Amino acid sequence: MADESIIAAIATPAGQGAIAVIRVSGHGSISLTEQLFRPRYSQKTLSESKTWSILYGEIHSGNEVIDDVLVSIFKAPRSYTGEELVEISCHGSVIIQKSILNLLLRQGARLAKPGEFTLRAFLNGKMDLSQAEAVADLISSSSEASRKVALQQMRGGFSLQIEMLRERLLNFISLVELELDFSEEDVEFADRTQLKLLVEEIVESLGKTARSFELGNAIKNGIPVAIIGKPNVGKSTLLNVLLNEEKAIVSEIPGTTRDSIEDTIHVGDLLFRFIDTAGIRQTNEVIESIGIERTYEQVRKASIVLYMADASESPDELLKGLGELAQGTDIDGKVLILVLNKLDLLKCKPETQIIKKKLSGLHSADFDVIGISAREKEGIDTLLQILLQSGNFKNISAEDVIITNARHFEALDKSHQAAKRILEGLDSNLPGDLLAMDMREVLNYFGEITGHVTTDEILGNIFRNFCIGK
Ligand SMILES: Nc1nc2c(ncn2[C@@H]2O[C@H](COP(=O)(O)OP(=O)(O)OP(=O)(O)O)[C@@H](O)[C@H]2O)c(=O)[nH]1
Ligand SMILES: [Mg+2]
Repeated sequence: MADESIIAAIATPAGQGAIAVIRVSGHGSISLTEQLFRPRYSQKTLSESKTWSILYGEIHSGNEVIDDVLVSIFKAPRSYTGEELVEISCHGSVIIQKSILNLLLRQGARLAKPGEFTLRAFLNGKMDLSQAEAVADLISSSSEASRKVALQQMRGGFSLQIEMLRERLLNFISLVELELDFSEEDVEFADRTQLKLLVEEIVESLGKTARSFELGNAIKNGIPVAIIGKPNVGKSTLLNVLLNEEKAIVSEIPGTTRDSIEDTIHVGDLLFRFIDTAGIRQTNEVIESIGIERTYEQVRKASIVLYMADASESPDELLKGLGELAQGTDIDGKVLILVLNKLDLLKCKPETQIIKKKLSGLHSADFDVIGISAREKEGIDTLLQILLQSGNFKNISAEDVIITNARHFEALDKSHQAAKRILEGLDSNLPGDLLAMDMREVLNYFGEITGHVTTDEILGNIFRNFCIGK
């Protein structure tokens, strides 16, 4: 049953700011706030004012004035929650914020739970579930790229795509289900060729969107960059330089790093997650072997692999090292950058172009070769530039639907499987009732994404992670 109570919360961060905003939502919010508010310079009361107006005045408790404030009013349904909503902008003192909130609670509002304003927006049809989830992503976005992706989702790019596929499929389902009513007469209302074309399109579209999760996840949590190579080449030194912090232990003893160490930094519009790993070599040492196994694991998970070597190594040695790497794990499909370190010890710079030519064929895609000195912090900017230019990350456009949410990925993946079953069914002339079952299943998973099909438990899990006041 819909919750009709009036909810209130401080919507700005805890602590003192220049101003703070307190939100009140629910039927009766305006008249509730009116009990505490005296307008100045306005002949109209809050209730008499139009939606989207802002009134200047004071919040009082009996005869005592608490603060001079601005009150914005939003009448239903033209508000964030779709309900009557009030925002009180007061001075940022913690005491003022708390006093006003307490006054509202005393008047009969109750404290909002995390994400409850957005939950109401969803329940009132202001946005679907995937858009509501994007609100939380937008608030927590820490890089330009993750902001773009979250904004696109909040504005409904992803929802629209699902909704369009849903409508077209629904149309066919009703035709196929109609056939069932006439099963005696063996008629086909739903043109199978057309249906097949549509389902092929759905399979293609769902597959593409599901695949975007890897990219979306990288954008949201940091693009994973594994720093790997033989012991002692300077991997930990590079990590420390990139993070500008002595995070990893550096020593001249080969095999210093045993476990992976990672942290994120912003570069340009993107967030990168750098992972320093145990150096790869043949060893009988148990702990080091486990570390090396983990290195391979990190390579598997990475989008970008920085293979580091000593700049004094000959192309043959490099070839051997890279060959061993390719044997230990699959680097195809990853962005590979060959980083030649300790340039400062070399009299003349390595011929990166010649090395690149000699090594071509090792990796299916094009790869960069760069010389640096991690200790002297030389070539680091160039390395970062190469990182920014690599992979699919550089030009995310505002139209791209990129999913970042594991819940959406799961539902997409399942709907993709179910859509493929429809195709198989069509190929083997499956009877209409069985076809309709798979079609309904696809719709069901769509519904899970948009929230047409949902449970209190799912909603609870999603909105629990929001901040109070949003
Ligand atoms: N001359 C010079 N020495 C460097 C450079 N980078 C790292 N070193 C030195 O090389 C040694 C090994 O550096 P680390 O960063 O610990 O190397 P690593 O690759 O992490 O080694 P493991 O953890 O054992 O795999 C240390 O003595 C560093 O000071 C560099 O650019 N120039
Ligand atoms: Mg190390």
